[in-house]
Amino acid sequence: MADTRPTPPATAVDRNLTLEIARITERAAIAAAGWRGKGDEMQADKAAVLAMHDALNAIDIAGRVVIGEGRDAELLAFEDAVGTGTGPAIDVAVDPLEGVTGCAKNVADSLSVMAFAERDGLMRVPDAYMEKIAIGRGYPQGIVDLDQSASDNIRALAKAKGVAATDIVACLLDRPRHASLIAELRELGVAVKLLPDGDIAAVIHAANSDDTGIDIYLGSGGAEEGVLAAAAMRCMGGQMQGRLILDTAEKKSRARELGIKDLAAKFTADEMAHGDVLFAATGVTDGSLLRGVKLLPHKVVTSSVVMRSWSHTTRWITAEHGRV
Ligand code: VTB
Repeated sequence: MADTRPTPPATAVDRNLTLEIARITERAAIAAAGWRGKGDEMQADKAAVLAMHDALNAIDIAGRVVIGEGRDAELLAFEDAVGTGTGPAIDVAVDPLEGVTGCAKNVADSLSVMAFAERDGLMRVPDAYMEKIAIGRGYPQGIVDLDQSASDNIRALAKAKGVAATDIVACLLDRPRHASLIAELRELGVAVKLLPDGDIAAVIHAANSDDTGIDIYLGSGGAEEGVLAAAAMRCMGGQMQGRLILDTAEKKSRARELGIKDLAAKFTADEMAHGDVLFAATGVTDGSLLRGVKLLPHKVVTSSVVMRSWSHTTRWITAEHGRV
C-alpha cells in the first residue's frame, strides 16, 4: 500500500528519535530493575535517573529538560541542557521511575517514562497536584469536563457509549483525598478500579479502552505526570483535561513564574503537549501496561511502548539485550 500521508512539517520531531527515546527508557528501566523489591525507593530512583541521564546525553539532540527531577536536582533538573548539543532542538519530559514505591515493593506498574517535543511544546508546571479527566477517542468533543460533577460526566459518557452508568469502568488513584469522589461514583454504580500508583499508565488505559475495559480516568495526581500523560494522549487520540491545584501562595507564584496566566484554567492534552510529540515507556515491574524487565543470565528482556503524535503510531517493542 502506497504511503499517501502528507509530509510532516519542518518543525516535526525527527521520527528516528522514536527508537532513541525507547533506548533511553529501556536503559533507565533496566537500571531500576536491579532495585526491585529492595525496599529502597531512593536508590531505585537514583539508578533510573543516572541511567536515563547518561543515555539521553549520548544522543544527538540539543535538548532541554522541561519536566524533570526538580529545580535543585543533581541530574535532569529543570532547564538542564541534555543530549550532545548537536541536532534538533527538543524539549524533554522525564519520569525515570514512575511509581518508585511499586519498584521498591516489587509490585505492579512501575515504569520508566519520557517524552520529546518540539521546542516549547510542553507545558511547564509547578510541583503540585493536577485534577485530571481522560477518555478514549470516538466521543463528541467536550462530553466530559472538569467543570461538571463526576456524576454528570459519567452519565454523559454512558449515554454517548450507549450503556448504563453501571457499565462504566472508572479508574483513579487509591488515595484518601478521593474518598468523596469514590463515594459519588459508587452511588451511581460505576465499577471503580483503584490504583496504588501510576496515573500516566491510567490515562493510557482510559485512551485504550477497547483493550483495557477502562472508560475514564478521574481524580488528582502529579502535575508533571499530567503533562507526560497528555503527550501520550496526543499520540493515541482521545480527550483529556488537567487543572492545577494551586493551594499555597508558593505554588501560585511558581505557576506564574512558569508563565501560567490563568491559574484556574483547564488545559487540554493539546495545550499541555503541542506540536509533534514522542512518548515512550518501558516497564520496570510487570504491570497492566507493560511487562517488567526480565533479568536473565544470558540476556535482559525489556518491554516498551513508543508513540508519535504526528503519525498516531503506537509501537510495542520487546527488546532482547544480549549479555556477553
Ligand atoms: C501520581 C502517580 C505517581 O504520584 O501522579 C501520584 O502517577 C500523585 O501523588 O505514580 P500522590 O502519591 O501524593 O497521590 C505517584 O504515585 C508517584 O509518587
